[in-house]
Amino acid sequence: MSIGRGALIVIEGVDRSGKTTQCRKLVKSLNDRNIRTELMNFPDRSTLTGELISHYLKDKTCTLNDKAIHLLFSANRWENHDKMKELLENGCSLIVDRYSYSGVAFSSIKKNMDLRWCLQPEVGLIKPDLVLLMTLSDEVMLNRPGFGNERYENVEMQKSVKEVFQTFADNEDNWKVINAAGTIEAVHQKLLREIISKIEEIGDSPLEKLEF
Ligand code: NYM
Repeated sequence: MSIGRGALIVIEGVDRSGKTTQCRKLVKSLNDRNIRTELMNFPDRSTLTGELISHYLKDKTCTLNDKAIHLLFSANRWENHDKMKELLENGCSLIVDRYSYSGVAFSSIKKNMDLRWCLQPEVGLIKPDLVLLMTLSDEVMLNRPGFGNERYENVEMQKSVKEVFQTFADNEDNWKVINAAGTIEAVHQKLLREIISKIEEIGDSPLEKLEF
């Protein structure tokens, strides 16, 4: 398939919804169809800010002001902005495992953190062409194999994050909700269908910027 620019596709969802597995499969399936695609994930732990973030997530004794860590997560996206823009403009699509919405969801549910404040550092980043939200009922979410050991990996926090994601899905024009409860292959096919149809739709339309 020949397209002008690449598509920016973001996969969001709570932990254990299968995002990472699906992202990898999607990149492979798209490349197999000659749609040049790369995988990215946030936080990108390979950069300078990524190392700080990874330390904060792993070491629960690490105390860092909630606004400071929020800005670090955002800076981690800005660090990758130019590279993403170049890839997209050169016709390479990106499948991105978490983006600004995870940043806003995980920070804004904390005490004394304001949603509007959390949105601001994300303004101006590249707007995804499509955000696919992988949802699970609380029941299915709780029955999936256990959380890891990092900060935020607990049921209460995940339930609150899920609500923020749902609010985005209800209000943003570029979101689509995908039930992630099926088999890996069935969910993969649903995601792939949505992505291919979006890639066909965008053609050579210019990249847009995030605004809230
Ligand atoms: N997270 C992720 C944030 O708190 N803010 C962000 O901006 C992003 C992108 O990091 N629990 C949280 C969500 C996850 C944690 O992500 C690590 P992952 O995808 O498990 O490496």
